[in-house]
Amino acid sequence: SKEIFSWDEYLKETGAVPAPPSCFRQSRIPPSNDFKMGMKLEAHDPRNFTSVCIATVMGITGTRLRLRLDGSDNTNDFWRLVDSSDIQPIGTCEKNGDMLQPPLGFRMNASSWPMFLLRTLSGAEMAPATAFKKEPLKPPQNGFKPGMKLEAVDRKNPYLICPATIGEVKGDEIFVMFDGWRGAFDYWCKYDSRDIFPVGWCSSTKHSLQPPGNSVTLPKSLPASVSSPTKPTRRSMQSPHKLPPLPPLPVRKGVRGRRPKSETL
Ligand code: MLY
Repeated sequence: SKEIFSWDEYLKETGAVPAPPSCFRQSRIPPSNDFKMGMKLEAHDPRNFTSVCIATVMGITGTRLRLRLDGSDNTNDFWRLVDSSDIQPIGTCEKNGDMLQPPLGFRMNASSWPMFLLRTLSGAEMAPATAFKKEPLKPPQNGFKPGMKLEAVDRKNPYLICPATIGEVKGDEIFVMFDGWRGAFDYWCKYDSRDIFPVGWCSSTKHSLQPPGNSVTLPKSLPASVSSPTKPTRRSMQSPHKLPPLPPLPVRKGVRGRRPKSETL
């Protein structure tokens, strides 16, 4: 029976602890999302960070916005929190004596940018200043420890937030491991990244939370009896972090190509 994902049960099953909320650069009380579809704002171009561009709200999910730069195509949407310092009300750029820039990959001739800008802004619904929330401060230090659980943006599929585990901590950086995905989506980031959230964030902000994947990287040389798919039952609920270390490779003359690859269970 397909059950819905529950952190409570999952934490019990894995015997893992959530990273304390104080570790994250996120408000203790998540901000409200007061944006509406179609509203326009200013945003730093993710592909050219010194440029400030016009963006349109294409989607609203929890405390996040799906944004598209005006004049860009529909394949470069990006997501920002309502309290991100990457976004600001229309007029901010000009007030600071700067100029709004066409996005990287502007789909028209550069000479048509001034007119495009006028047209895209005329009659547009601008997001009110009150919708932009102040970015929380960085926690004073990296408080994460290996094995702690969290919710993290899948940077390859940034609309997704998924259960994850701290794999390593090195200075100001942490290694975020996606539970059940065999390392394919893991990444290093700063401890104060805006892409990571305490356990329960999605639930309290009404953002969907992906269930963990059902793959576990099995030690490469486990005997067939152990790695057989008939045996394990609760593998999918096991924290990759708690798997036993790799046993030494068996050296067997004449029996080659028998070493099973890491298997998806
Ligand atoms: N269809 C994609 C989705 C993978 C999502 C992984 N995240 C949740 C860690 C794939 O299978 O590659």
